[in-house]
Amino acid sequence: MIEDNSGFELKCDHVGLKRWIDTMVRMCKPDKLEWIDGSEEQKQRLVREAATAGEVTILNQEKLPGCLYHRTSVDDVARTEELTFICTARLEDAGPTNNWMSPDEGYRRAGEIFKGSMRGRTMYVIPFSMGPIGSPFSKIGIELTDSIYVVLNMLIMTRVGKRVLDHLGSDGEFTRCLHGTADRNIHKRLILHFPQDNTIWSVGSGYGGNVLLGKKCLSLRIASYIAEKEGWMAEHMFILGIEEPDGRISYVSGAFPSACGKTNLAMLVPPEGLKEKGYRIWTVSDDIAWMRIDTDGALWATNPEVGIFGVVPGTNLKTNLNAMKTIGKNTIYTNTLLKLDGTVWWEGGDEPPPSNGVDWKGMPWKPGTTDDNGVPVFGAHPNSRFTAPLSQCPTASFRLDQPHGVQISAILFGGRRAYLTPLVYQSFDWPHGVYVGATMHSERTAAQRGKVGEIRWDPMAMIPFCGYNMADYFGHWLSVGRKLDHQPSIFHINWFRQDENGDYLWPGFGENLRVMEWILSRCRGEVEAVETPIGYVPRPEDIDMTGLELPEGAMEKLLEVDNEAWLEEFKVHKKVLDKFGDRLPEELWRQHEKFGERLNR
Ligand code: OXD
Ligand code: MN
Repeated sequence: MIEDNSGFELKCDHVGLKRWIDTMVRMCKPDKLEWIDGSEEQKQRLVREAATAGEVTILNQEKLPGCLYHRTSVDDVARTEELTFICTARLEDAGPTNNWMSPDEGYRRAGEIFKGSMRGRTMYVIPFSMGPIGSPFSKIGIELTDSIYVVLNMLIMTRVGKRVLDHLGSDGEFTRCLHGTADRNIHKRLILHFPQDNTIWSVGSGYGGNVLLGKKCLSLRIASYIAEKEGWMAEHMFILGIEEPDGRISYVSGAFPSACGKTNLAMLVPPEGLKEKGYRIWTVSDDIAWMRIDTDGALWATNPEVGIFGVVPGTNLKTNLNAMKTIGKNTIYTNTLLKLDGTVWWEGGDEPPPSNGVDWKGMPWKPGTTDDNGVPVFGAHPNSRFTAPLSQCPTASFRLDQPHGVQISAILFGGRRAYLTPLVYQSFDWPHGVYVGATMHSERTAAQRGKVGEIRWDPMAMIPFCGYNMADYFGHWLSVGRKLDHQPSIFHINWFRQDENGDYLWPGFGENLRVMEWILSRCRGEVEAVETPIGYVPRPEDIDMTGLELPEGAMEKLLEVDNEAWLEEFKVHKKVLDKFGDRLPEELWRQHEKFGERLNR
């Protein structure tokens, strides 16, 4: 094995781990190897090295202490789902919603790109834990990467370093994560998951969602596969605690597709009108929830991450005050506009556009800049991101490190629909809730490549993230429900319904607490609701509107269930469920039939 040049004595007596690193070194041929020990000293040295190499820019340290800036390649700005594969021995185990490649072909094709790709570079070894070290929830990964940007992001997003290795011991199980930037060529980019080998290979990309392998790759794709085997759940969900004046905190988790407001909801600021009720919000997770049934028969959840990888454009003091308070220090900004004073700017922020700057592509930019076709050029990419420690968020939960997590009272599914889906409705029971999640549709956002705005079927917001056949995943949801003595209630929300002029009917953001309040009252059986074919919808008077005026008739429109339109949607449900053939659990067809009967009644 080649020598570690870090100067940090990281003793590793895990033979399997050393052998694997050795094999990867022989394939990628880095000049040097460096173990990441999680120390501040090492991090500072890596920042200096990355700055010298031009991999990051150190931002204005007076205005943005500890902050860095990075640009990805122009064609590497979002998750590339078409290049993301589940490599199981049999195609049917990946299922109809995943791209599939055989493990042999995956290792061969990616291996060709990895081969010798780290010559002249350093391979960093990052031992990381998803979840509190030693908690029954947690899983360990080792990421090998030739990117300091990845190292610096992983240091924010996960628990990294020597303490993880110590916990791994000499024979602990870990996910083998290999990342190489190679030449960042989209034609030589592959994001491969080998669930049966507990292995991830990602090559040719530098975009967070493709390369911070603890996040989507391990915590969702690989973890969902492991979770099904071990009887727990790995979900694309935020976790939010709502504290009432009597000190009682209820926790809610929720799955919305990427860039549909999970981060905003997870750290919402109570609206003025509800302030005197004394609510306090606790953020446990903004993106991922690992959930398991505890000995009390209830569902408990934890956030495997410790950082936030959030969308920047549109973030401002009004839309997300707590995010703004989180990202003022120790934050990595990726693909925003870089101002001449060494700070950053983005569309939909608080500041007016600067008169000059450098855009996310590295080109000079000023307000009104257009491309060759006269189309306005964004200063910041619509999917530009911040990476920040969750602990810096004013609402960060005091239970982030609790080994057994928090108890979940309600689960939300949600999306972005200009029409059809009401502001909120409650499913009749757990199996109906699973049907609601399995058939949910939402408009496409900038977080994935493709046409923004198009309606996309995204069951449980997991379509890009489920590491196995989704028919089995739905079956797993049903089976968890059967095992729970205290099932959380399942709801569906839509903050994005519009009127006939295309104006949003609901103000969203902090005001969403009004809906959360109704949800919690329903969980406790404290409030009546209207039974409709899709589920229970609030009576307008049951949503506390103190301090919020909506235009005449808006609430009725927000809560309207249009039977005709749902009959059309019902046909779409059949189409998507049909994709699974015989593998779909019978129960979902039963739910589908019952839904049809209710609509036709
Ligand atoms: C994310 C995503 O970055 O879902 O969280 O794309
Ligand atoms: Mn996400």
